[in-house]
Amino acid sequence: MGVANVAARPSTRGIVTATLPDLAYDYGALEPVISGEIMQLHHAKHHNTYVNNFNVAMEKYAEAELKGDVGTMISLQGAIKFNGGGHVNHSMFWKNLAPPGECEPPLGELLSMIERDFGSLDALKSKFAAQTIAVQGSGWGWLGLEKATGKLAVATTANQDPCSTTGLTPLLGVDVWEHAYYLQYKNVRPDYINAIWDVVNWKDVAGNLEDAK
Ligand code: MN3
Repeated sequence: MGVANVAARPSTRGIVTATLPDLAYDYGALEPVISGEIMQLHHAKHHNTYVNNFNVAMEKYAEAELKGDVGTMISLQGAIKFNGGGHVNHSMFWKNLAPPGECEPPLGELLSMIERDFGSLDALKSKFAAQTIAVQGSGWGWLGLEKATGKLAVATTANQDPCSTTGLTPLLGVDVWEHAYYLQYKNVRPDYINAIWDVVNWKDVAGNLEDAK
């Protein structure tokens, strides 16, 4: 079951609610690639705010639905997309990362598919970096599975739009909002993207591929 399916679940009242997930590692465990200060703020402040605002919006949505207030239901959809997307995206992102000493290159079927669809792991990294560095403003870079063809593809989304809006099933997401790197990398997004490969948890990416099939 993928992150998108477990990141939010119906409460006893029938309203879908989100919960901030614990990280599988300490805030400082991704250093030197991502500082503990960034991780702490990013998880405990930014992600938590998406969780809280998603839950508020869903509560309001449920109230509006009970009243048959379609106008209010529609007006809440932007907040649900933004905050729900923020929650789903970050829930996947934390699991896509692991301490540098625990990360190993992709193997097996995932590696075969990368070599088939991009030529090599380095070629995938280059394509991913080029597209993700080029995201204007805030957004995400994605490695995803195109289920119809069974092929891997790289995509980007703006703001907190989830990968599913591109038609791909997400396997790996990289946050390129400035809050993800600015305290450490300042304005140099390419340095952050090029460094992040040292903390990509390819085992988790392979697990997402298994779940997506
Ligand atoms: Mn973020």
